[in-house]
Amino acid sequence: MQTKTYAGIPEEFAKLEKAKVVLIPVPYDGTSTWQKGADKGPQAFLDASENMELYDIETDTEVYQQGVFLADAVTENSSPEAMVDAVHQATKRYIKKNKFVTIFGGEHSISIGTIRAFNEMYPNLTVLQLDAHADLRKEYEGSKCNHACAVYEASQTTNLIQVGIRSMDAIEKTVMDEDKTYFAHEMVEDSTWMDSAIDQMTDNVFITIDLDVFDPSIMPSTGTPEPGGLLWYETLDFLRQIFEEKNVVGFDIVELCPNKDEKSSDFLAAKLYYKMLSYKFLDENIDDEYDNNYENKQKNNSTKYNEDDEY
Ligand SMILES: [Mn+2]
Repeated sequence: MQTKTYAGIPEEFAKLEKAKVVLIPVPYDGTSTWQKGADKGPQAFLDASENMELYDIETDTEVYQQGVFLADAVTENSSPEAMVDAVHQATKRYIKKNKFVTIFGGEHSISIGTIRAFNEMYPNLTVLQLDAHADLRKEYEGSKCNHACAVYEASQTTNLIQVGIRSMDAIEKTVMDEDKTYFAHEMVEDSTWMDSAIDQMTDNVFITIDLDVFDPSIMPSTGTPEPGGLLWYETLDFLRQIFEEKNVVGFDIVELCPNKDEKSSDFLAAKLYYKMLSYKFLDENIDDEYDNNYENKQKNNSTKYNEDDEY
């Protein structure tokens, strides 16, 4: 990565020890079927982030002051399986360091690794997928780690909720839970979809955003654009409600496929990432200790209280 700190923030906010947020770039594009270029996504996202105003009007905050550490990129690409394993390990390592871990892809197959890590560290995990595609194939072109399989594992091991879906293969219906699937053509006529989806979430929520969930009119630079996608403010409205009502444990954003003549998509991705951090830390003071609570799964509360007991 050419960028030294995330969004060019001062070093004092970019050090691992002090940062509450870790950003892991994964410039991987090994299994894309149509347009290549998602491997260039992280750098385009970082470039756009550097040119973004860091005061957020809506929340009246400057969330970068919570600290954002830009981790080394995961560059393993000897095979889809090796990449997923490397992403899984890197994600888990930073969760264990008590950070709010975020990942920027890369194609959607990287999420197999991110979701696996969060699911191991948090009980009763909901995975909220915003995507034009169902990505529920068990295997595709000889690999279980193809982008077309991005959430198959999550469908088996987590509470998966799919939002914005408008393209899939008929075979994926055999895996899909239609009660927890929000198809784009239905969302457009149903004003209750946000509340309904939030009602289906457990407390711990991991969000995976494939940028092709957005309408191509505002997000053209993605590998497989599909008409009829989400717009900016409705998406922010939905995300903000989730951050307010649930414990969002982390998120990833994938499938930015930059185009040198079309920069608005890079800026949408940069702003989306920053908005999500702004929502996450809305009620947190800069000096507050951050606790990502990852140990809940292994540890019971009484032990925790005894350890913290100072008397
Ligand atoms: Mn997709």
